[in-house]
Amino acid sequence: MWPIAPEGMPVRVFLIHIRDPQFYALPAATRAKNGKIRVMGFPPIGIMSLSAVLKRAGHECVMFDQANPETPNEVIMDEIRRQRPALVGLSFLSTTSYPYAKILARQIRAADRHVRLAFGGVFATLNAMLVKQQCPEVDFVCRGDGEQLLLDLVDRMDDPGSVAGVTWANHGKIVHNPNRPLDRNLDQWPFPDRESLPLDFVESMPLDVPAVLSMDRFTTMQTSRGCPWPCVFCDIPIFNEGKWRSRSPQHVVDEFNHLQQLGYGAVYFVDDHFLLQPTRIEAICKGITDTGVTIQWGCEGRVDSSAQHLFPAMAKAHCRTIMFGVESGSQAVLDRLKKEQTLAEVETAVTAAKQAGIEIVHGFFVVGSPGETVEDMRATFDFAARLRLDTFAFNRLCVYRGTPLWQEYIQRGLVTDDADWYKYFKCSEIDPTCLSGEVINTTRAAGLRRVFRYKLAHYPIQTARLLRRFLRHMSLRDVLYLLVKPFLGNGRGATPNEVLSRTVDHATLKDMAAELTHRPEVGLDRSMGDSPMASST
Ligand code: B12
Ligand code: SF4
Repeated sequence: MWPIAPEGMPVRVFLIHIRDPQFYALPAATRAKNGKIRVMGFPPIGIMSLSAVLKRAGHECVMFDQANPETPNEVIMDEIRRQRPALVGLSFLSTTSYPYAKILARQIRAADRHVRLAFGGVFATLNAMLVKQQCPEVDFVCRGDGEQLLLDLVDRMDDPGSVAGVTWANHGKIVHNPNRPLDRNLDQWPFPDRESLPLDFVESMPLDVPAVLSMDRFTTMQTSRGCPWPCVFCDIPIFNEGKWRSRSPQHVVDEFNHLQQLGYGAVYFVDDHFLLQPTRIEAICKGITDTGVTIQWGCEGRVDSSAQHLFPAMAKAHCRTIMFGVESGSQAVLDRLKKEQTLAEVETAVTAAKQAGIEIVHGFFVVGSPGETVEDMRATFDFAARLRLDTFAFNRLCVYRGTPLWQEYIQRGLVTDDADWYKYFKCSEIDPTCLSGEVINTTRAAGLRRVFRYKLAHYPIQTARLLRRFLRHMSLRDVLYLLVKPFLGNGRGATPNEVLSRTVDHATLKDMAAELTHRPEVGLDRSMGDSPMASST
C-alpha cells in the first residue's frame, strides 16, 4: 500500500506537464552553459507555480516536463516506482494535450493501483465531470487555481469531499465539490520554481508566437489572471468567472529583480490582458526603471486598452513586444465574434505602440470564422498589410467546449456535449456558415503573399530590422526560404531550422494532435506507439 501521510505531514508530489508533440519536440542543438538541456518553448509555469507553493509548505515536489527528451513516459514511470510519490499531478492546457494526459494516467494506473492521480489545468477545469467519467483511473480532477487547492488536497487525500474545487468519485458516484472562491490575493504565493527542472528555455518562435525574439535565457511570468470580455470563441472568461485579478506592482517588480539575479534576459507575460489597469502598469514600469532591471519583456492585451499613453513608459522599461488580438479586418466578423472592438481602435493601438518605440508589435488574427466571406478574408490580409505590425499569425478559428460559440453550436445541432466535448474542431469543419477549409487555405496563402509584398514595398526599414533580428536565430538560407515560402505553394516541407524555431505552422504535428482527439477511446492507448513521447528513441 502506498503511504498516505497524516494531515499536516510532508508528502512527496510529482507534477508532470503534458504537451502535445508540436510543443515539445523542440530540443535546441546545444546545452546551456550550466549543463542543462536547452529547449525552445514556453516553460511550464503552471506546475512551476505549484511546485513553489508545495515546497514552501514543507512538501517535496519533483517536476517533469514532456519537453525534456530525457524524461519520456517510461522514465517518469520508473521514477514513480522508485520514489513512490503520494500524489502525481498531471497538468495540461488544452483539448489537444488531453489524449496524452489520458494515456499517461492510464499507464501509471496500470503500473500501480494505489498511487493517487490528479488532473488540473484549463481543459480539465472546464470539463471536470466528463473527464472524471471518461478517466475513472484519475482520482481527482482539480478545477481552477491550483495553489491553495493542492495544499488542501495533499493534506486531505482521504477526505476529498472537504476540498473545494475537486471532482472525484465516491463509491462509483461522481461528486463535483463546490467551486473555490476566486483567489484575489495573488501576492501571497511564492515566485514559480523555475530552477528545479533540468531544462533551460530559449524562445524562438518568430512568427507563430514571437514573444521577445531573443536568444537570452527565457522564462514566462504571470502578473494577472483572467479577462472580462465576451469574445465568443474564448474560454478564459469562463475559467476566471469573468473576473480579472492581478498581483501588486511591487510583487511583480520583485520577481523581475529575482529573475535578473538568476540570469534571465527575456520574459513573456502569459497574462490574458496585461493592459487592463493603467495605474498598475505605470507602477510596474517605474519599478523596473528605478531598480535598473534590464530584462526584455513582452505582453498581450486588447486594442481598446486605456493604457496606451503608457506605451512609451513600457518601452523605456524594456517592453519589447506587445501582441494584440486583432482577429479580423472585417468589422462584420469582429461583431460576429463579439470582440467588442473596432478597426479604428486596432489602428490607433498599433500605431501608438510603434510610435512609442515598441520593437515588435504582433497581431493575432483568425480566419475561418462563422459568416466570414472571401471578401472578409481578403480585407483581413489587406488590413494586416496596412497596419504597422511587425509580425502576425493567421490561425484557423477553433471551437472549444465551454465557450459561447460552443453553446451556440449545441443549439444549432452542430455538436453535442456527450459525443464531442473532448474533440478539437476547426469551425469550418462543422459550421456550414464558414468557408470550406480548402477555400480558407487558398485565400490565406494568397493573402500572405500580398502581405509580404506590401510590407517589403511600404515598410522596407521595419521589415529589414525584423529580418536582421531573425538572422540572429536562423541562417540566411532559412530566412530567405521563410520569405519565399508563401509564393511556393503547398507541399514544401520546413527546413530543419524552421522546425526548431517553429517559424512556420507545424501543420503535420498540429493535425496529428488534433486528429488524436477524435480517436475512439479503445484505439487511444494503441496510438501511444505513434507518439514520440512513448520513448526516448
Ligand atoms: C501560454 C499559453 C500557451 C503557450 C505555452 C504553454 C505552456 N507550455 O505552458 C503556447 C503558446 C505553447 C500555447 C499553446 C497552445 N494553447 Co495555449 N495558452 C497559454 C495561456 C495564454 C497561458 C497558460 C499559462 O501559462 N497560464 C499560467 C499558469 C500559471 O496557469 P495554468 O497552467 O492554468 O495552471 C494553474 C491552474 O490551471 C492549476 N493547475 C494547472 N495544472 C494543474 C495540475 C494539478 C494537479 C492541479 C491541482 C492544478 C493545476 O494551477 C495553476 C496555478 O493556479 C492560456 C490562457 C490561460 N489563461 O490559461 C492559453 C490556453 C490554455 N491555450 C489554449 C490553446 C487552445 C492552445 C493551443 C491548442 C493553440 C493551438 N491551436 O496551437 C496550443 C496547445 C498547447 C498544448 N496542448 O500543449 C487555450 C485552451 C482552450 C481549451 N479549452 O483547450 C487557452 C485557454 C487560451 C484560449 N482561451 O484560447 N499556449
Ligand atoms: S479579449 Fe482576449 S482574453 Fe479576453 S475574452 Fe477576448 S479573446 Fe479572450
